[in-house]
Formats: sequence, structure tokens, C-alpha cells
Amino acid sequence: MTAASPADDNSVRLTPTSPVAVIEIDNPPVNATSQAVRAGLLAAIHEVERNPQIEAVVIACAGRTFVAGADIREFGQPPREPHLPDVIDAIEACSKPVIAAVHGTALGGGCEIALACHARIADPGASFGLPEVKLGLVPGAGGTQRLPRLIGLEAALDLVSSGRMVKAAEALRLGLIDRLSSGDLRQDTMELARELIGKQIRRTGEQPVAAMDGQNASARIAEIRRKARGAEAPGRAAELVLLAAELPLKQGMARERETFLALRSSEQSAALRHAFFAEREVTRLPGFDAVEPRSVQKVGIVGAGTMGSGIAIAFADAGFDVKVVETSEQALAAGRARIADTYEKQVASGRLTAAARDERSRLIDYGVGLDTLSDRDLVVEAVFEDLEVKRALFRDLDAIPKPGTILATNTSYLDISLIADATSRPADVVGLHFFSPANVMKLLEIVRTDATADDVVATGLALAKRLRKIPVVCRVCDGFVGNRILSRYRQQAEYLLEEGALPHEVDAALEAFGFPMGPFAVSDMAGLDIAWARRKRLAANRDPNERYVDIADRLCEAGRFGRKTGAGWYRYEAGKREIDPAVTALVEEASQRRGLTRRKISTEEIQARIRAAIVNEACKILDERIVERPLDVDVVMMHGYGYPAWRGGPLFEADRIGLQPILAQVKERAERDGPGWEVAESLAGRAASNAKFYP
Ligand code: T1G
Repeated sequence: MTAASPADDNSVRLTPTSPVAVIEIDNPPVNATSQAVRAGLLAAIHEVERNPQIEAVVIACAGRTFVAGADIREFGQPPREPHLPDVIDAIEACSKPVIAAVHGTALGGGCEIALACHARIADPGASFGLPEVKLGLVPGAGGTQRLPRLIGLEAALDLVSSGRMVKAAEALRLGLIDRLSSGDLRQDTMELARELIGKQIRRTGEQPVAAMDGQNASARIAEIRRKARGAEAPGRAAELVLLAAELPLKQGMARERETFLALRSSEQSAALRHAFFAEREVTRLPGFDAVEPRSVQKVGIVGAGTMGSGIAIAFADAGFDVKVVETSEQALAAGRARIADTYEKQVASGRLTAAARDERSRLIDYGVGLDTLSDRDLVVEAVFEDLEVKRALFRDLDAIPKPGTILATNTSYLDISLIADATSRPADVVGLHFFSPANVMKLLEIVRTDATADDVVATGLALAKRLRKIPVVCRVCDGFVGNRILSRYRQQAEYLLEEGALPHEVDAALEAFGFPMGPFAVSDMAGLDIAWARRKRLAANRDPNERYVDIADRLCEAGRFGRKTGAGWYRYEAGKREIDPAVTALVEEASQRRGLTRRKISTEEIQARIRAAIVNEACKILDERIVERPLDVDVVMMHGYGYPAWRGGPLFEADRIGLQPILAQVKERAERDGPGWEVAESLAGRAASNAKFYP
């Protein structure tokens, strides 16, 4: 006989076998603790307590994972009983041993359920984590109070403030779990439950926590806040963890609940929840759900430079057969060394086992010349960023791979339609714009021309899923989505230099905004020469009335390409970035040439003008239908350009701020800065009708 959950939705089933019963949670896709699951779990624990035939109970989950957290979709609504902390308290208070059988990912509320059980056993492939801070929250069902009681304050501070997952082996080492399953998880858990019958119950909430000395605690909190770059939750979560050494469980839980409820209604949490769902929604392009992708297993990479090597690693990491080709043995050897070095570094840092390195390295083959690519399902080029070079390559490639092979370019800016026109099969041509380092960065811009076949676009989306990347489909324009917006706000940053700011002041203002680095520091890291080449390419068509700032050109003419040459916008001594008086002089001289009297420019003005530049260009991208939805822009900016996720992306945030002040800023720039700074139609339209990007 199985007792169904009170909601009779069968998401929690109690099988009252004696002496060890089983509570199974079954709420696809990730066993989130919806209201029905919470009610079912509570009813089952009460039944376990009542039934004298039951002497111990296992909590397990059906499907692919243990509980992966509270149901994020419920957060926008008023909390409904039973609340998860109360359900979890009932689990811990149970007079009979309760053992968690964990597989998949026990995250958030799922990890908290496991923590409140009297013992925990995990499948070796399982992971644990309290990622609430990634949603702008703190754990709200005892995580900040029970985790330190099992693994100590230091380790708990790391896990709760970072939200990172730990694999089962690390969880065992930390003391988060008691045992690893040796084969049949359910069987092993039943066995552990039988062992615990009649024994003293070890309740997590009753375990003592060694305090951390005050100075060390303050230093850790300060470090966590600094790394959070404006996000509030990590610091708040860390403070709660430290309370576990000062307060009894009940009082600590009360403080935790108070903080959780406050953050749940915060702007940052709304933004981070938007970001969470947006990066999943972008994978579903309207009108493409019925389009069958082409089959891809054999991938060719043309060019073994920084990008080509990174792309080859990304595909090998995802289990594809990869063939890297270059024009000469020497260039090929350099690429091969680059790939080997990347894997060696991962093994040395413990991020990759030697066996996995060998397996992935075996997936990568090498060759000279294009002829070896005839058996490929997909060929990705990552050669020199020049239109004629790429057109010539596609002309040569055209006849080599079999019909149906997809020909992809990794270009950052160039017009892919012109590249496709160099072939006899433009329908097979698409842009796969990876971001450097290509094996690390999650964003993948899938750029379709008017000729790109729908199933090629669908294949790009399918590839992104296998590569565990976040895809955004867009159409052709200069710079697609991210680089087009980046160019625009970098231009506004240079205007700020002419009017009175210095590079480090602009960078500091944007780092205070939440970007990991400001535009000038980023430019030095990427290399000034790439954008310089693009400006020279566009020079002939530049509107003579455009307000063009030539400071960057002068830096390039002086051979100052950034970190790689020891100097760019900054000077680099032993890798340390320093303000360079020579650049200050260049900036001041540019102001004179523009006839401007320099003035002190506030952080607020810098941030407002950069945000306005981003939002206005994003609206033009929407107006031109380069992308289909505002969330496409938000996802690109968060995952490719460091726009703070706790702001939700530029358009989500524009809704929250209100478009009027942003429109006012854009109008002022349009008057002052001339061509290219016109107000986007949809921005003016939305502001006038008070319409939102996210109704
Ligand atoms: N709530 C609702 N839906 C969720 C969900 C959740 N917690 N997690 C995933 N989904 C949906 C997701 O939107 C997608 O739906 C589908 O499941 C598959 O997800 C009290 C308050 C578990 C590692 O933050 O990290 O507990 O798009 O595509 O790549 O203290 O999902 O198919 O319609 O990501 O295999 C804490 C969030 C919540 C975990 C699986 N938990 N989820 O990754 O699949 S707060 C989290 C993930 C909390 C407590 C607090 C991942 C995953 P659709 P997917 P995946």
C-alpha cells in the first residue's frame, strides 16, 4: 500500500515497508519542492512517525535527480504552507532514523532536506550545493545553520557565499555526507537505515560549531563582499553562516528566514530569477521547435590559433570527433601545443583528471590542408579576421566536405552574407561566434544570414546544448549583438575622456556598476589592434559628421596594443596595471583639439551615459529584428560582456528604472554626439506609452 500525498498529485509516495520505509519524491523535471511536494513530504513523515511497523525511513527521488531546490516559479507568488523550513524541521525531529539517498544534484532546498536527515548517502556522481545566492537569495530552509554544523564555518562560508556545487567525493571529505554508494544507491541506503535502527539519532541541528575568531570572520566577510561586485546576497549569506556558531538552531533559523523573505522580494532577486529563466528561454527560438537539426559528430576546425584551439577543446570536451587543420606543419604544431598546454593546466589545477585529458586529447586529430575535411559534418573556421581571407577560404572549402556539411565562421564582426556568397551553398553557411576563451565562455552567438537554412539554425541550437553553451540566435549586422553594443558604449566612454574623465575613472565607475572590468582595461586585455583594424576597415564609410575620437588610433600608431605590448590605455609593469601619464597627456591633448574645457565627471554620470548608450543600441537591434526578443539582448550582455546578472541585463533593468530618465539621457547624447546616436524608435515609443520590454 502506498500513501499518496494529500494533494493526490502523487508527487510524494510513501511505501511503508517494514522495518525501513521509503518516501519517494516524483516531481519532474527536477523534483523541485512545490507546494504539493512539501505537503506530501510532511504527511509522509507524520505517517512514518505514527506507523509502529516503520523503524526507519529513506527519502529518495525518482527521475534524474534528487530535489534540485525550491520551485523558483513560485517565488513571485505569496508563500503557501507548509513552508519548507517547517517540513525540514519535521524531518530532523523525527524519532526514527531518516536517511537521504542522493543522486543527481541536491541543490538549495534539496540540499537542505538532505542536511536535516540523520544520515546521507550519495551516488558517486552526485553533487551538492546551496546556489541560492545566484538567485539573489540566501538558503531559506536551514542551509546556513545546518551546513556549518556538519562541515565547519570555513567550508560552509565558501559553499554558501559562492553557491558552487561540490561533487560527492568532496562532500564526503567535508563531512556533508556519511557514505558513498558502491552500486545500488537504494539498496545501500536501506542497508545504512537498518544499521541505524535503535541507535542514538544524530541530529544535525544539535551539533556544535567551532567559532571563527572575530578578525578572521570580518576579513572573510569583506572578501566575500568584494568578490560579489555589488550583489547583496553573498555577504548576507556569509553573515548568517557565522551566526551558527553563536545562536541555537531555532534562533539562527529565525534570522535566516527573515533575511530570506527580505531578499526574495528584492530587485536583485527578481533580476537573477529573470536571468535564470532567460538563459533557458533563449534556447527556444519561436517557430523552430519542430525543425529537425542535422546530425553532427565529426567537426573540422580551420585555424589553430587562440580561437581555433579553444573551439577545438570545446568540441572535444563535449565528446565530438575533432580535426584541426592549418596551412603548415609549424602552425599546426603551435596549435597542438596550445591545446595540450590548456589540458595540462586543467590537470595540474585538479579541474580535470589525467584520464579525461587523455580521452579528450584522443578525440582531436590534426592535419595540414583542407582536403582532410571531406568527412566532416561541420567545419568551423577561425582564421585571420579579414573578409577576403575568409571568402577565399570558403571558396576553397565549398567543394570539399560532403553535401549537407555545415560551414560555420567564427567571425566577430564581418558580414557573413558576403562570406556565404563565396560558396555554392549559402544555405549551409552560418556564424558560430564563440567568445574567448572559447572552451570557457558560455555565450555562443548563432548568426543566420537570409539564406541560412532553418535546420542549420536548429543545428546551432542543438550544438550549443551539447557544448553546454548559451545560444543567442541573431541576424547579420556589424558586430551582431554584443560587439555592436560594445562598440557603441566604448565610443561613449571615449567621449567621456574628451570631456574630462580619465580611463581609470571610467573603468572604476563601470566596475562600481558591477562589470568585472571597465572598457579600457578590457580593451588592453583583448588587444587594441583588433578594434583598430575594424575602424580602419570602416573608415571609408564613416560619416564625416560623426564625433570620432582618435585617441585609440594614436595609441595603436605608437604600438601600444595593450597588455601584450606592455602598454595600451594603461602601462603594465610586471603584469600590474598602472595609470600612464603619457596616456593622460594624450587624453588632455584630445580635449584641446576638440575645443573642450575638461571638467570633473561623476561616477553617476558615467554610469548613466554608458547605460543609455547600451539601451539605445539594444533598441535599434530590436527595431532591425537582429534578434527576436529583449531577453536575447539581456542574455548576450550578461554572458558575453559581464553586465551584472543581479541587474538582469540592460533591458530588464531599464524596465525597473523606467525609460523616461534613460530616454532623456539618450536625447541629450543625440543632440550632442551627432550621427549614430539617434534615439531608437522603440525606445521613444515604449517610453511614450510606458510599455515594458517584459510586460
Ligand atoms: N525551480 C523550477 N524550475 C526549475 C528549477 C527550480 N529550482 N531548476 C530547474 N528548473 C527547470 C528549468 O527551468 C528547466 O525548465 C528544467 O527544470 C531543466 O532545467 C528554500 C529557496 C538542476 C542543475 O537554484 O541549477 O531552493 O526550461 O535546463 O541543465 O533554500 O536546472 O525545461 O521548462 O537547467 O540539467 C535553488 C536551479 C532554488 C537550482 C539542472 N536551486 N536549477 O540543470 O537542466 S532556491 C537552484 C539548476 C531554493 C531554498 C531555496 C539546473 C539543474 P524548462 P535545466 P540542467
